[in-house]
Amino acid sequence: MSPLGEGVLAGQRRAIARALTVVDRGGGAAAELLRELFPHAGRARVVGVTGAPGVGKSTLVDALALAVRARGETVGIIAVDPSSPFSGGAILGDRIRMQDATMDAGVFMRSLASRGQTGGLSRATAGTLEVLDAAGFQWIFVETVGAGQSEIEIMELAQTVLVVLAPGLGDDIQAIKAGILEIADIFVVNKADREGADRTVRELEAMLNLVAEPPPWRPEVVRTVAQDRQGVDTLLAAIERHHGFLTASGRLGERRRRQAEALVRHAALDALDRYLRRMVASPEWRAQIDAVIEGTEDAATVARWVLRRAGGIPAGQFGDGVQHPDP
Ligand SMILES: Nc1nc2c(ncn2[C@@H]2O[C@H](COP(=O)(O)OP(=O)(O)O)[C@@H](O)[C@H]2O)c(=O)[nH]1
Ligand SMILES: [Mg+2]
Repeated sequence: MSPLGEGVLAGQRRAIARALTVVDRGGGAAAELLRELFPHAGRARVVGVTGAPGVGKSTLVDALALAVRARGETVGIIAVDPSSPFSGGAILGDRIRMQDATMDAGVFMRSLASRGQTGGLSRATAGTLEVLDAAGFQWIFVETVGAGQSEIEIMELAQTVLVVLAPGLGDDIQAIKAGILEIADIFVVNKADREGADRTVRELEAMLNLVAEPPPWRPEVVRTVAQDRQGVDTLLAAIERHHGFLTASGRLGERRRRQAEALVRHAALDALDRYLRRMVASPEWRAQIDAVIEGTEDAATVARWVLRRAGGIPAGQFGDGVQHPDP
């Protein structure tokens, strides 16, 4: 076990912060650290919080974090904001709003911006989750803007997924992406102080009643006014009920499997991505692309050639420190 890994397991904040930076960068050092930490992860209660921008996700996560802290439990928060890859403005806003919670040693918050590359975001998030889990945080809240495949992938890592809506934001039920609806374990109608909250709740209930065959878990609909911390205890009770359902039905183990699958998938994609980046600089690659342009080769055949070559990626590429020779 590396000193960094030991620091994380001991819950040292500086070690956790450094580990998150290592994981964020990806590559061999990240893979090595995640390998050390994986056996120690898997105990955290992971709650995904998704929904359109402005519905109050950050405010709600802050309120939830304070509520579980009040019970003496520790919280990690991961805020993903792909809408602000450069400016960091929204992230700063999140941080300021979450200041209440982050002043406290039992809370650790990390913001991740989009990598601007398919899967990059979820790769970083899966690793970040693992670090906070291994560090012993009892709860981890992951906030994402519910759009795109990588958000759905992130939500696969959560045990309980909250889909947050707010009345009058134009995001009525019809507008919600089907994929997002399917992953909801609990619907939160936030900004219940605003006009139209009743209608949103009614529409959600009507939609849930339409399901021909009742699922083993029927998503609950909870109203909150996150900004006044209203309804947060009711929401926590619903999260606990969902956890009880997962435990009783043996579904908790499935989540651990999904997490392992995600980590393997991300490690494989990361290694292939790095390999391809090096390969595009090689003369052989140039020749293959020329052949595609001339029509003597087709793209799929060249892709198969690439994968055959990549099949020889030595272990070093996955983090044992051995330098991989140029393709
Ligand atoms: N009226 C009202 N405003 C809220 C409530 N919760 C959050 N807000 C406000 O909605 C805005 C967006 O909140 P934020 O948490 O950043 O939303 P996010 O983009 O989903 O993370 C902020 O100005 C919040 O103060 C609520 O329950 N009622
Ligand atoms: Mg937010």
